Amino acid sequence: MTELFLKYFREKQQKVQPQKVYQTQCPFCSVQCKLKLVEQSNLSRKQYYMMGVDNPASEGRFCVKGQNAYQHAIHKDRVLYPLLKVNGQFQRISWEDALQKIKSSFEEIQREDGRDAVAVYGSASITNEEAYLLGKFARVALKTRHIDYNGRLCMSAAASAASQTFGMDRGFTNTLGEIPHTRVIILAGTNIAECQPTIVPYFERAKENGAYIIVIDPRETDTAKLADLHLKVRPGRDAALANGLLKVLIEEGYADEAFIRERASGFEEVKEYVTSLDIQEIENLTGVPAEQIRRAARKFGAEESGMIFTARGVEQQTDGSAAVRNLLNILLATGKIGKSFSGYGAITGQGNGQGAREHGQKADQLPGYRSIENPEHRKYIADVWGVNHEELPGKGVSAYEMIEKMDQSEITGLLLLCSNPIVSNPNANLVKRALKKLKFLVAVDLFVSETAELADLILPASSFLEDEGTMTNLEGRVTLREASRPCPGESKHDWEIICEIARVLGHGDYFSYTMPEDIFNELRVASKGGLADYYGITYERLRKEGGILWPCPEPGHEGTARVFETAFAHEDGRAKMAVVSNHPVVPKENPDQEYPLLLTTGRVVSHYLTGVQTRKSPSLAARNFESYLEIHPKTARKFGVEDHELVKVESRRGSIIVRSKVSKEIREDTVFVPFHWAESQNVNLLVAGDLDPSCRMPGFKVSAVKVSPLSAEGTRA
Ligand SMILES: Nc1nc2c(c(=O)[nH]1)N[C@H]1C(S)=C(S)[C@@H](COP(=O)(O)OP(=O)(O)OC[C@H]3O[C@@H](n4cnc5c(=O)[nH]c(N)nc54)[C@H](O)[C@@H]3O)O[C@H]1N2
Ligand SMILES: Nc1nc2c(c(=O)[nH]1)N[C@H]1C(S)=C(S)[C@@H](COP(=O)(O)OP(=O)(O)OC[C@H]3O[C@@H](n4cnc5c(=O)[nH]c(N)nc54)[C@H](O)[C@@H]3O)O[C@H]1N2
Ligand code: SF4
Ligand SMILES: [Mo]
Repeated sequence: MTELFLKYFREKQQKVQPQKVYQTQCPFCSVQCKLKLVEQSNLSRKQYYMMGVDNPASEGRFCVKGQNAYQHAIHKDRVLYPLLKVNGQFQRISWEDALQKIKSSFEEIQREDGRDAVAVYGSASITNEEAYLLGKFARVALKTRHIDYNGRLCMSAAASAASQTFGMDRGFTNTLGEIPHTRVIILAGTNIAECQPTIVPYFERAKENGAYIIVIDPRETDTAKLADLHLKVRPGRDAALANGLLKVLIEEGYADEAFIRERASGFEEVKEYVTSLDIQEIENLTGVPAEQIRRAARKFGAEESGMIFTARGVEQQTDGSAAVRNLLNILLATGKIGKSFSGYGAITGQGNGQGAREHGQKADQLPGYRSIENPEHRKYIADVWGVNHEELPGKGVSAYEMIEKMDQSEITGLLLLCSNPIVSNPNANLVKRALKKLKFLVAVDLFVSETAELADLILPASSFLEDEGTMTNLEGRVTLREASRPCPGESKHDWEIICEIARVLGHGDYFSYTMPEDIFNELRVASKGGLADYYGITYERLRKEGGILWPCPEPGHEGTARVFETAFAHEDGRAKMAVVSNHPVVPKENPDQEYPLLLTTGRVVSHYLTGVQTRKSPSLAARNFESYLEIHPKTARKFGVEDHELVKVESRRGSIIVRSKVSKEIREDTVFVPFHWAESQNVNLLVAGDLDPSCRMPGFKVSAVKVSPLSAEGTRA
């Protein structure tokens, strides 16, 4: 009886609340958790919720951001029509008028200021198809050398270090599935507990299996709570700390001489340098007691397998690529790479942070990790595109350097797609000034972001619920994001928008795709024979197999779970170790009497990047509705700061006002501010524009600052 009633009730409920289910992947981080959106309608309103879907990376798990990801996508503030700024106000216009406006403006700029005066600024939150297309669009339709993307601020240091050391940059050399079986793990400058929460269980399983975990972070984060040993490093000193570890490893006989002989070069030089160093000096520089450095090194050296993971804490430094290289030196010196349960992982950031760094959005790059400066690579790609290789532009400059060129009026037009540089680039005052100088700025976005606010024209893009395409996760696993919800209003997919602009500019023949799969099939050929070879991957296989790890050079190839097992990707097959000095080429801003504290920046679990999306989500915004300053109680006392009060934080570049959060978990000489808020809470007003000379990464993680309670403002002389 009850059964029958329940059946009747369920059927009735389904009639009243017809249910739609849309497959997708989370729009946020690099784990790319597979999700589905359930949409229930009854007469008066719709209800939504997200559900996890099994997959090899998150195994069906999702975090609080994934759970609430639909909230911004269905938000009333979504841009639904092209918006043109007329007398300072945005007005709805038709797509055809918008496209004609782009045509006339870009053509005029290129006629007056030269081809390279129009730039393209892309993103790693878009699909592989779109990232590939944007690179092709810049080179073929605009013929400009100026294209770069937000991944420059994110993955460039790790990418550069892996390329220099191993000859190839695939974020993880092994898969997530190997982590539970390794014996010792170093997590350097990565806060996975807040930034990639769904992979934490891999580390927990490792711990259950007896692995020893070492965390390197100036703060005792939730990730550090997993650690057996927490090295509370002074911000910006990871390179020196790695030298300390190397010194102990080599001097105490943990070097794997057979491995080094067969597979690496440069060991002798590194040995000579680190043995000349004084461990006490390293303690002074890094703030990590020598005893802890010894303990970490001995643990890492003694175990038969080990893995090192890095993220932006180590990398977003003006010596970020060198610091990562030095951590890679540790793996090579101890022979812990290219074998089971041993290897490296750069914990990639954005949803497509891996794929979008491979297929031509970078200033010096062509698809498949090819180089725009290599004549053979240029010829190969020009042939795929059906253009003359001599007409392909040369290499441009990095993201922040493009902005400097806007400030110098060398770049006067910009197509910005899926990024919010006013909040995400360093030296935010300069960035705003530079963008204001543009003669024509087009922003393609879901919302009127802080940067889109300054645009002459905003084009409405589709979201992760609507836009199908491939995304490559932090392991290097190519996945197919199915998405089929209809685009709201007149919004279009990024790939459609790129094709339409190419059409009005007179290059439609090179951009005549009818669906993402067409673009992917061209990308497969363009990447063929390159380092990131996707040739063997097809939509059909992705649907069937759920994800394929590159390189996958042939349709019958199963993909590559572990790289560098027999050889590294340099021509001689050997990895290159390199001496990394304790004293970087670009000096760090040291605290002094006027600016006595070190500011580092980062993230909280409930918000994503510049916050444009997560600040729109009521559930996420409620968790952290404003920014904050994490400060040690002793430091707070010293500067007269109470808990939960408004504090002015100043650097040589600018100032912000945030609420204090007094906590013993941070170093006494360091303060921390997350970067998800804008305007007077935009922490990038404080950060300098100095760049890593090798990869052009800004030093987001070290600035000298001073703090004072706002309540003291009026009382100052
Ligand atoms: N919730 C959430 N998740 C995200 C994102 C987000 O915005 N929010 N963004 C995604 C993206 S694009 C990225 S790039 C990743 C970033 O992921 P992470 O790099 O893990 O995140 P961050 O908070 O920037 O920095 C990590 C840690 O570095 C520490 N740190 C600061 N300075 C130093 C230093 O000098 N040395 C060392 N060793 N550590 C230091 C910080 O205290 C912080 O705990 O996260 C992705 N996931
Ligand atoms: N101080 C400091 N600064 C940092 C960092 C730090 O740790 N500290 N981290 C850096 C890092 S790692 C990163 S990755 C950058 C990120 O910096 P940004 O790229 O500037 O950040 P997002 O917030 O992702 O901006 C994405 C924009 O695209 C829109 N959008 C979302 N989805 C789509 C889509 O599918 N299509 C289109 N066309 N638009 C879409 C969003 O609404 C948003 O306005 O910030 C960097 N800046
Ligand atoms: S933010 Fe990352 S960990 Fe969280 S659900 Fe999305 S993809 Fe998964
Ligand atoms: Mo990032």
